[in-house]
Parts: sequence; C-alpha cells; structure tokens
Amino acid sequence: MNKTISILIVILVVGVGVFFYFRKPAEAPTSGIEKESPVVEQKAAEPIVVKLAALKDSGESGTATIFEENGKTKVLLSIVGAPKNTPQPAHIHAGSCTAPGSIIYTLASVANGGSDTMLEMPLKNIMDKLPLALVVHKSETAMGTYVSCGDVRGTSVGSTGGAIEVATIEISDNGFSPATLTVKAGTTVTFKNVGTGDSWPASAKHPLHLVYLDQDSCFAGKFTGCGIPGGGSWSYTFKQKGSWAYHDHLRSTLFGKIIIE
Ligand SMILES: [Cu+2]
Repeated sequence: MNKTISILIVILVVGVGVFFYFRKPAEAPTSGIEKESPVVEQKAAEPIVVKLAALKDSGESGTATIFEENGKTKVLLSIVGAPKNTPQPAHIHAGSCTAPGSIIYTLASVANGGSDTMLEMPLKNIMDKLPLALVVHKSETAMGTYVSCGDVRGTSVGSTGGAIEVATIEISDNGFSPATLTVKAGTTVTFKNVGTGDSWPASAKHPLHLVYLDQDSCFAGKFTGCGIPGGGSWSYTFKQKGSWAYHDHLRSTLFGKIIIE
C-alpha cells in the first residue's frame, strides 16, 4: 500500500515538473513585453535660424536651421546661388564672420543647394562654445575662399545683427500644422516635414505660384520650397504684410495660410 502511494507521489511530482517545464517557453514572451520601457516623446526646442550672407560677391546666401532632435543637433543649410556640380565644404568655426577661427564642427558639404548634418551632441554643448561662425567654403581645393557666412548666436539673428523672429509649421502627410499661422513681418518660418512623403509648400496659385513674390528660394523670387523629403526642413523669411494662401504643390489638396502683420 505504501509502495503504491509512493509511486503515485513520484508520478505526480514528475507530472507537475513536466507541466511547468513545457509551460515556461509560452510565458517568456509575455514577461518580455512587460519589461519594455514606454516610448517617451521629446518636444523639440525652437530652431535657431542663422542668416548666411554672401561674401566677396559670391552670390551665395541662405539660411542655417539648427535644432535639437533626440539629444543630437541637426544643422540644415539652404543656400541659393551655389554651383551645381561643386561640393562646398561647410564648417562651424570659432569666432565670428569678421574673424573666423579654427574649425570646431565639420558639416556635410553643400551640394544641390543644401546640406544636412546630424552632430552627435545636444544643442547646449554647441551653444556653450559661442561665439561661433558658420562658414561655407568655395570648394575642396579653394578652402581659403569663404563664399557665405553667418554668425551663430544664442538666439536667432540676421546677418546684420538684428534679432529675427522664428516660427515652425509641421507638415504631416495629412496637412500643415498650424494650418493658419500669424506672424510679424520679417519672421523666418521653418517648414518641418514630419511625414513620410515629399512636401513642396508653395504660394498660391497652383501651378505657377505667383501670388507671393519676394526673395529667392530654389525658384527665383518665389515662395516655394522645391520638395522637402520626409524628415527634412526648409526655411523662408516673409517680409510682405498680407494674408498669403499656400498649398502643397505635390499634394494639392493640402492648404495653409500665413498672415504677415
Ligand atoms: Cu503648386
């Protein structure tokens, strides 16, 4: 009798052991999911916009847009009048445009009117090194010739030293946000494409975009963004007062309005 009970206990223990042994793999993925940390969305700070002035009659001017993204610093250059087939090295130098010092950060060379660099540090690390000057060089073989330069300050400033206002419009695949933006004349508006598709903000009316005519962009004298890939940005300074309708030239069901006071 005792023998039978012992055998039953052994069978029970082995049975329970086998049950838990085979149950374990099914449990593992569940506990793995529970351990995953929640996704924290980081709110981006206002971009610093630096006006790049043409040097020595180079005819090359534009903007640098500097902003923090996930603890790193994005530097986007948009240059008008750059040569088509010559990459132009760009750096952030110590000092100012009147007396640039040594190179502190190397940026991606300007090609096809722009440059896109991610510096592996938060924006604060860069601002701690002010004063700085953003310099575009003529070519890899003519580094000594500076074609465009802008002084980087703690806040956004024009090449003449006057403070400029900045604003940001986010472009998702569903439209512009805010759809209506009211700013002061002289404000530089950065269009940030947070969607996946290409975007092309452009003045009314499609397809010629002739309503708001002013400074050069990628098309002479027009407010038109030429095509901003997903994740990219483009800046434009609005000087003329009025209510200016625009649309996405590539997705002409998306509309926005900029009111300049
Ligand atoms: Cu259009």
